[in-house]
Amino acid sequence: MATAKTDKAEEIQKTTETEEIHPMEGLLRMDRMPHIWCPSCGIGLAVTAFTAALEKTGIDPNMVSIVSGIGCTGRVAGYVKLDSFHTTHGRAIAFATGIKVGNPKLKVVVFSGDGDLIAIGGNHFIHAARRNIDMLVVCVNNFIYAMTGGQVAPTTPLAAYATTSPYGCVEPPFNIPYIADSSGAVYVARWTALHIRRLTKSITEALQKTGFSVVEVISPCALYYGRTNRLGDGLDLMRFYHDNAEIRHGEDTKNLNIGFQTKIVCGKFVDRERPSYMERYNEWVSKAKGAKK
Ligand SMILES: Cc1ncc(C[n+]2csc(CCOP(=O)(O)OP(=O)(O)O)c2C)c(N)n1
Repeated sequence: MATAKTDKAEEIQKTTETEEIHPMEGLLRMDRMPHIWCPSCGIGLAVTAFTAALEKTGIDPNMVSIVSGIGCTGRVAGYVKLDSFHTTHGRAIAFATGIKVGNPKLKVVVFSGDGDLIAIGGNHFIHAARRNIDMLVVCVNNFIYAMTGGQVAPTTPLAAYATTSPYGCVEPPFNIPYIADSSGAVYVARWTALHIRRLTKSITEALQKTGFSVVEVISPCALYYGRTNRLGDGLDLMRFYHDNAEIRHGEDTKNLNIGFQTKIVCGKFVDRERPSYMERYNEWVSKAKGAKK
């Protein structure tokens, strides 16, 4: 018979166990925690939004494959309890294309950084959009190559400092939503990592689209971008992004350039239908088979 003392002990143990369970434990590889990201980095928030969105869609996690390239964001695939692939630098989209073509039933997600996807991987990005390969790309944009020491990236705002641009970046940056839109993506949105509810909603919508969908997440990198530009600590960076985000759904993607410490226009910009690569491919295969007879 249980005594009052043992009952209490059991109760305390249960409470402690409940408290220790991460709400997203079902979709995270807890054995790999703690993660490598710095305090106040936005990548964890993007992962939270993604896992919450995946849960909301009701998509069977066994049917989801996640691919990352190299970089701080490139670590995401390794922390998520799905079929995960940590590929080579810049090749996440190429790898993910292979997965999709090999097993079109899978929901394929690419989760990587701006450098990985838009610098070394830029060509794969535009061609996957042109072909309308059915995949979701979550691009965490911290304006810098964070993992390798804060070098300038093709997303670094003009005049912003980086470890390799001590006099300020001399090149204008890419506007990621505009590249995605003009190359043919069917869904394009941008949020900061602090817009957690809106970001989750966009990822939920994008996961339900058929075709090339892009969600850009503007994310603080306090260690390299913040410190090199003397923008204060992580909290200051977060406050800046929060206070300077302007929501303009449906804005022409041409107008989404990001300057150094200027407003960041966020929202859902593109949501359209276009035959996906696999749809066209299957149509062509049927035509070819018909022609043979
Ligand atoms: C072929 C090759 N070139 C260069 C590198 C070095 N490298 C690793 S990660 C990285 C940049 C990552 O930047 P980003 O994708 O923005 O990710 P972040 O770390 O900022 O999340 C570079 C240049 C590499 N690993 N492989």
